[in-house]
Amino acid sequence: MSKAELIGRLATAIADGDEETVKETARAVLAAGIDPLEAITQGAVKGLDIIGERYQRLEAFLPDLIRGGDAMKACLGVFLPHVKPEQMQSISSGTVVIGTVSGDIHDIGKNLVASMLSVTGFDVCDIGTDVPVKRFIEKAEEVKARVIAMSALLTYSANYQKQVIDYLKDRGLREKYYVVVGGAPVSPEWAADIGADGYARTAIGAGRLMKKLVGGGTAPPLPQPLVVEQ
Ligand code: B1M
Repeated sequence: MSKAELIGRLATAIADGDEETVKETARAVLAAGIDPLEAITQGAVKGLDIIGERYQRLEAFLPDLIRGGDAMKACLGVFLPHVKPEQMQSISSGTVVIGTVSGDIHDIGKNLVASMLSVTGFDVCDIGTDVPVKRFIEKAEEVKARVIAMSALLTYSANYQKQVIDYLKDRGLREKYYVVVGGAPVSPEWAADIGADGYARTAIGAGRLMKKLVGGGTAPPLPQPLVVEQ
């Protein structure tokens, strides 16, 4: 099977929530020497987009979303151990507290960001999903983090990213942390509106962004967020 066929098969198997085919195809991708990061971004993520579109057209339902999410996790289970640190630029390390904001249990993108940060040399403290506002700050204080990273997949839950920043300000802690936001409904404009220091569209971009922030020599808060689109 060609590279394009394997990547296409991966997307289709994720979209169909077919875990066994996903794992089998992911192993075939590795055996063919295809870059696992490319297979994740060009194949697996496309599969989830297909389910999302079906869901919007009422052609797929909650169990389909769940199966798709499980299939993606199985896929990452095969690929992530093969993502090489040298695929990423080396970066100054520091601790990042990462979580999905309150009311939101989507964790696939957040886990991908956490994995990318780990392979780029950050210490990652993943506090999970549906994380209450105060918990981000308590954890950041506890582990002496440099960065608070918040993922949101639901439009309404993105409002909690703002609440975390407001709470940091209320407690006089805003200058201590770079705050980075991301997730499907989040945009550079939103990041600027809520006073975040950075926005990345992708998991790989999040690694680059945090490297720039931590190594950039400008203390938080930044007047305008740094934006990494790719
Ligand atoms: Co949900 N869901 N879901 N879902 N789900 C979406 C997000 C949705 C867009 C589907 C749709 O309508 N087309 C829609 C949200 C609409 C909106 O508000 N804008 C939606 C909905 C409505 C819901 C429910 C409300 C459905 C219901 O119950 N009726 C419900 C909400 C539950 C809750 O959170 N309270 C729900 C539930 C679920 C499941 C649990 C079934 C499952 C999640 C499984 C899991 O995460 N463990 C699920 C899934 C799988 C999806 C879709 C299909 C896929 C999401 C995903 O994992 N994408 C999704 C449709 C879609 O996005 N195509 C959908 C792949 C992932 C790699 O991408 O997370 O965007 P993403 O992350 C990217 C970037 O955004 C970025 O990096 C990643 C990779 O490059 N990124 C960051 C993410 N976080 C970042 C942080 C950063 C930087 C970059 O810095 C900090």
